[in-house]
Amino acid sequence: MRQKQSVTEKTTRKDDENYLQGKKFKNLLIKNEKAIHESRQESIKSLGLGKYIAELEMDGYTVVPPSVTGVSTEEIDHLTDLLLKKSEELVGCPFSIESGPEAELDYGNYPGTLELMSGVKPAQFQLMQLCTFDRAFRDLAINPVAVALMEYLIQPESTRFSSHNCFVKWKGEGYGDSLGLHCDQGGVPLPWGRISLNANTNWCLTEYTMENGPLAVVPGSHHRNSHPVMPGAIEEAIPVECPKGSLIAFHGQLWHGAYPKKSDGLRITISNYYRHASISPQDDIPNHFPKELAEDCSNPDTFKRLAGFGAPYQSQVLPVPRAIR
Ligand SMILES: O=C(O)CCC(=O)C(=O)O
Ligand SMILES: [Fe+2]
Repeated sequence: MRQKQSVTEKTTRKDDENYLQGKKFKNLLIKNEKAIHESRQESIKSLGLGKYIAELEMDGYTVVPPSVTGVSTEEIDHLTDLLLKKSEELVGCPFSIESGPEAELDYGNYPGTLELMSGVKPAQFQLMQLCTFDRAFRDLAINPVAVALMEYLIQPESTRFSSHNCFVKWKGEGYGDSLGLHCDQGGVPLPWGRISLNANTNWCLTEYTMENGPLAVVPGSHHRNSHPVMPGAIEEAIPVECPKGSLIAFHGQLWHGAYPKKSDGLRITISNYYRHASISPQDDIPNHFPKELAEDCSNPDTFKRLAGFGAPYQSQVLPVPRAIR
């Protein structure tokens, strides 16, 4: 009897502790949400992003100049050199910004991705998994301005990397008459809401002019919560013209594509996609990215958080109760 009593006492005490701990936990969560909200407001203010956030809300995209992102011309040129070298390694001929590929390129019968919409021959290729190439790409992926804008669109604490790519584009038909208009969130089933489930940062390593085949956007189309409605969307599209080094950030529901490049040479763009934690990454970074590389960048904690390493449910992270004997 004595022993039984003591077990009951013990159990009751443990329940009380758990209850108290639960309450503490709940308070902590509320405090955390408040802290996250405040730190998000603080970073938007301290980085001077109010204007860009307003444009994201209204138009679904914004263009941020290098003076605000803090990415210097030397850094842009370094990224460009690395990408030109990688292109040469994979394609088999030298590349330069001024003249493009030194040899004629043959894609065989490859029909392209967005080029399929208009049935034109691809005049670009994509390099993938940039963050495995060099630290400079990892630093760019966690650029504080880019991350603040992505976290604004996707929600802080839920923002993750989706993939890190580069478009190398030369003179040609681009995506043809359709402009390849699409939403990056297109793989997510409808209905969509206000929160971006995917969002994108396009770093323009070369100048974006109409001649150079810039990004095409339909301003405000992210509010329509639908895939582009064709062919009307083509008429509504406008070019995003901006200087070399600019960052174009946009909502996953924005209707966008690109105009064909009419001039000689190359248009080079780094396209870093982010996603909500509930959405599958395009590149399985949480499982396949070499973890040691994440330590070699300007902010390893931010990189690892956005990479989505150590997600719960991949091991026994939550405690189990103990049997009382
Ligand atoms: O500039 C382009 O070719 C389009 C870019 C694009 O669709 C993207 O980055 O998601
Ligand atoms: Fe896209």
